Amino acid sequence: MVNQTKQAELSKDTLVAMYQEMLLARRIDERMWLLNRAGSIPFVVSCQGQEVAQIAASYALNKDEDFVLPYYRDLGVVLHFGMTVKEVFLQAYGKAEDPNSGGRQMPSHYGQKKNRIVTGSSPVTTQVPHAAGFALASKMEKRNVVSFVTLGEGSSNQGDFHEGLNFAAVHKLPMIVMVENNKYAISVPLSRQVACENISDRAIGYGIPGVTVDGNDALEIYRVVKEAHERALNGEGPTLIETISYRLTPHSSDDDDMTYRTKDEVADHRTLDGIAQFRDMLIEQGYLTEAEDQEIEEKIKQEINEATDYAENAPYAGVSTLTDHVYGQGGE
Ligand SMILES: Cc1ncc(C[n+]2csc(CCOP(=O)(O)OP(=O)(O)O)c2C)c(N)n1
Ligand SMILES: [Mg+2]
Repeated sequence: MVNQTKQAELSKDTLVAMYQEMLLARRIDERMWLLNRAGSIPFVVSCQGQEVAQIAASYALNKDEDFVLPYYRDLGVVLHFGMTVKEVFLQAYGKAEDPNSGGRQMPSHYGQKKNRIVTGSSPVTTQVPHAAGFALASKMEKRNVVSFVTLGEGSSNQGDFHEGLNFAAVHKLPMIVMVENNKYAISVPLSRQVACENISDRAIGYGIPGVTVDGNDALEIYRVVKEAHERALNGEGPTLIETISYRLTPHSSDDDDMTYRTKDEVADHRTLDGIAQFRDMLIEQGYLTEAEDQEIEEKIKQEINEATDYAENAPYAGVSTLTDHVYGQGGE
């Protein structure tokens, strides 16, 4: 639920901008599925259901200085940190101009140096110790910069999670770990992943704060991440945040979720869609009209159409570039 009592902290313009970014991420994701099913792009791994948490958290960070170590669902985070819609489609098509890897990595393995989006690996959770490393560098260089790292709840069972968090806690590093709990790790439901009630309960083992928030409550997520950001900059160390949402799509375009959950379960969660709740709140508050909402939809559609056309027609990497980024360039 959107908590309406806390919105005074954010201006009307900021709230509407947040909504636009959430919606942009959703509409890009929907387009990706169409392109995948039409045979145009090879793979989709969705952000659907997690956009509210991603955008609200991003707004609480310093977009011009912080480092983000996103996981594959974090389209909202990378858009906020400056990846363009065109670049997102270039990576989906695996084209040469893809800034993430020049079309070499799987889609949604984000990394863009100029926007401080740190490249991740395919093994889940490897980004947590990397984030601790970025936070350590920030502390050693006295740079007042926070590292923000995300992962799924299933991934929090990996050893890297413990090692990264424990190290960051001991050394009071400026790091925020956000676990996007979407109730499934591919086909495995939450009840078969962990025996504790909340993923955030694990924070006590590291001696740091752990908070669980409704992943559809943008204002509460913003507040909690902002607080964690202030703690990090004050030298008080990392915070573990868990956002509760629901994965609205199959795990990926290669997964058939009807083998382990029902249509009704998914449909029920679609009625609780956080983006729709956020839009309704903006309309109720008089911050957005239905007509303005339509204009936003149109603008987004146009931008996505242009990006799709551009990426579809862009060239693949040339064969002569095959070994680029594999070997050192000698003296550079
Ligand atoms: C170390 C490792 N083990 C297994 C996989 C295969 N794998 C990819 S995503 C995934 C599920 C992760 O679930 P969760 O962390 O809850 O994230 P979600 O996809 O639900 O957002 C698995 C098992 C992997 N990439 N890396
Ligand atoms: Mg999950």
